[in-house]
Amino acid sequence: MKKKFLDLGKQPIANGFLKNKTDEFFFNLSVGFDEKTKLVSLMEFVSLEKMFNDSYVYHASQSKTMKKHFAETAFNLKKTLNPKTVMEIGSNDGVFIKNFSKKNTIAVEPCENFAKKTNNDGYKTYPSFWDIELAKQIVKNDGKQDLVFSANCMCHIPDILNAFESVKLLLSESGVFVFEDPSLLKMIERGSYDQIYDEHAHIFSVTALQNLLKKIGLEIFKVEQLDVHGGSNRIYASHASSRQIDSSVTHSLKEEESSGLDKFDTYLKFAESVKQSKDELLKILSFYKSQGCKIVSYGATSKSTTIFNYCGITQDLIDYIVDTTPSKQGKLSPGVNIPVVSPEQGFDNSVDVAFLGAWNFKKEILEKEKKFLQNGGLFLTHVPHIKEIKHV
Ligand code: DWN
Repeated sequence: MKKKFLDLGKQPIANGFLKNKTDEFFFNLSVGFDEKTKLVSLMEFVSLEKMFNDSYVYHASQSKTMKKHFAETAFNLKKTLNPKTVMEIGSNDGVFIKNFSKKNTIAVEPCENFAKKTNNDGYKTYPSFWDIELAKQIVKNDGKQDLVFSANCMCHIPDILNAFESVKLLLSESGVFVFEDPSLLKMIERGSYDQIYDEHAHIFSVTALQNLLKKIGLEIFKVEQLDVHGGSNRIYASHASSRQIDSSVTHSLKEEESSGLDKFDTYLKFAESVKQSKDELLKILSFYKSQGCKIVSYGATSKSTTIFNYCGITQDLIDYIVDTTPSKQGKLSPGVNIPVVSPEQGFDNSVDVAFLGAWNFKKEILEKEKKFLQNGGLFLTHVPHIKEIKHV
């Protein structure tokens, strides 16, 4: 039984950028904690088809940081595991699989626009949601897999036990399941409540993952803490008792225990800090607006959909959002309908303040926009607390 600890109000589809103002679908975004498994999940899941379809706009290759991250990850996995067969679940635009040979790599991607792309690029891609029926079909067609990789996808799947069981079914005897998703510990530590939106059905702790994987006979043998996406965990799992357990597993579990991730009270305190973050953000944006400043948002992220809708931030405060993704440009942001334009079109000398919607790429963005800061521009972030950034 999940116990609710945070309510972020009525929210739209986080990546549902709109061509025109129209009636949108809204749902209640609230989050709960399961005392038994320690899993943090949305109280109400949104149907997968509403979020992931042939007009999905998030391209993982849009940042240099992520391209580099996946190239390095692929290189290291090849070196350490030397897999004969590789499968990725949630391959998006192919940013990870393109580092592997087309001969022994397959992919699963429910967004047909991306599935078509990777198929055309020569990687056999199943355009389906990940479940047990698909796993059986793949075993029949392609055999069991030595490496099953998934980045920022497992946490999107409401029926997570079914998803893990499906991986187990198709993992070869000595196979390794490697998956990475945002870390619950980092979200709590950094106050990054905007990690919560429709697509993130769960925010994983290592503690909860260990409980869930154990239930179905998979075992975590290594954990890597990553900087990407605001702090993520990369989990290495295998069939139970098949590998030596690395000390990183105990380290992560202990760290989470001492931060109280197994206690409901921790989440109630987090919910209080979220309200405070909202008040402070509205205060600082209103202050700059009252000074006649032009404020934009940098990065039309899923995360900023949560913030803008929760805080009630509209075009009254933020003139527009700049984003490099062509399929988001010329559209309106979900719910609050702030226009999205390209940085070339909108990030010019007229901008005084830029809210970092893509705060997880702070380093890459500040480096790219040095001139904006040198010319007196100001970045604003809410992570780990409301802060003005005046220098690189
Ligand atoms: O799990 C998910 C994660 C990994 O990515 C998905 N459910 C959806 C998505 O979440 P997000 O939209 O919050 O992701 P990002 O990666 O924080 O989005 C960054 C956005 O900012 C992209 O639209 C690209 C844009 N961007 C930009 O305009 N200029 C990014 C960089 C680095 C830039 O310089």
